[in-house]
Amino acid sequence: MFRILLTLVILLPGYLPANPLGKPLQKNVLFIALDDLNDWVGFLGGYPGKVHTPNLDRLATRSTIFTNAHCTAPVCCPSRASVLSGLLPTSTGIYNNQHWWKPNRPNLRTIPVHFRENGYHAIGSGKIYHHTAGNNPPSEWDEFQRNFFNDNGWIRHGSPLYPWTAAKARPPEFPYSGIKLYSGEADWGVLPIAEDKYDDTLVAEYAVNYLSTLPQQGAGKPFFLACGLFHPHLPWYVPQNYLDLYPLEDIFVPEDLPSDLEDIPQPGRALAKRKGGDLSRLRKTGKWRSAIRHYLASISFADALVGRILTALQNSEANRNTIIVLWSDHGWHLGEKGHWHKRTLWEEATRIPFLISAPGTGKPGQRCTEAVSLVDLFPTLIDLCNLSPLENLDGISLLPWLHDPTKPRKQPAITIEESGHVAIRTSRYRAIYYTSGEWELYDHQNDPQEHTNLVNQPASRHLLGEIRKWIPSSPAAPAMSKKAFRFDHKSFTWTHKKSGRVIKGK
Ligand SMILES: [Ca+2]
Repeated sequence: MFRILLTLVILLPGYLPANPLGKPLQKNVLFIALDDLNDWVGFLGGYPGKVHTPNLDRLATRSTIFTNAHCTAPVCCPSRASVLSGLLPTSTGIYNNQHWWKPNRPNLRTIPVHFRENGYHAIGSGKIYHHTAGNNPPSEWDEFQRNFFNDNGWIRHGSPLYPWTAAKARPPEFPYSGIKLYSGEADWGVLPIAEDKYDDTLVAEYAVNYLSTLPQQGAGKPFFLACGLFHPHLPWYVPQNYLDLYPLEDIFVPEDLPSDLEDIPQPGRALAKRKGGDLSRLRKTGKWRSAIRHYLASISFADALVGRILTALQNSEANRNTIIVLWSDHGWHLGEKGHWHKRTLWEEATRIPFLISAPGTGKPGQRCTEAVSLVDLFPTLIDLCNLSPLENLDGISLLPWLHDPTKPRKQPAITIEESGHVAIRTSRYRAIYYTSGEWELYDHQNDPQEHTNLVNQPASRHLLGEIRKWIPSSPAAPAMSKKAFRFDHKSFTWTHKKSGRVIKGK
């Protein structure tokens, strides 16, 4: 009888026995991060023309699509630290890219570590945390992809074939785009190397290899496999075939509305003007359209790499028993509001693609339009994988919305800009509170482009009274800048210069 039951259990998809006590095997997790990808994907329709993301769209058909999902910070390091810790920047003090999380908050409980402590094997490749060296402690993982270039831990730009590498971080010229912008990073073009030599391809292949060699991997434990692609972050280096998807003459350039900033308070205009010189230089040199084309091609390149990973999963024995999560750390402006970059609090910078595919949970392809946040990801994974609960996380589990995506949600999505300004996105409105005390308010039902600031309309007063309750009341003091620490690549330790305190990352 026992043998028959055991056979039945083995045959049921998604319920493979893990141990002699008959406890069902926990679900694996494939955790895919994309970088600087705004809502220009097929399943969100943010770009007015055709964007080629067949693989992301394929994943969306088997997922819950959170169409109103937002980052907690519109720049890499704090956004990623927030996702991985389940805490808002106002709880950790990690507000900007100079705030290395590990030496500042060595005891933060992170997603990969929590999975490991709950019996998982954690594997990482590419950019999961921010990619500068001080943010990627090997101690987070059971296995991770080594730098291709040296053994200094886990740094992107490892390929010596790149003009912009760990070894020579800022090239003296901009050989591909032919235009000098704010940094050597702001370059784009086709590299004279094969697609398989691009470093994001190597990152994706690491995950593909892991999935293709199951079940030998991971000592029989369920896996938490994280793969972070750098595209479409700058530099927008892409193989030619992705550029060919986007004829230059078909590229849409964002509406140029100089009056769009007139009803925005001064601190908001200052955000829009960050890297403002770049947009005017792009306009003057006639390279704006071409730059947008390379962003689109970078999205399609990332999409193709996600496709390789999904195919490897589908061909593996883990396919039916694996949760897939896909997210981007924040969005990007390509000229909207006169802005060419990230680090603002408008829809272009905060809205992100966010998919959760959990076998047996919810209807494949369903859409949730409630405002949700990337800070909800950690508690959601705890629920989906039955991990031990954690106190004091800032997000809430999305499991109820996987079961019923129409369920109204009280909590808005909160985004914190590094100087303390706050955006609050509800299912219908976006409010932005500046530390000067000034506000913006947009009604997405009538104004999805956020052109008309409603703050001075009589009806807005009551609404803002409700919304302002969500502004974090006692924000953490900013963490110490990376300059406060000496980082040693070899031992992967940080030494606090003043006190001599040593923090180990290995
Ligand atoms: Ca980013």
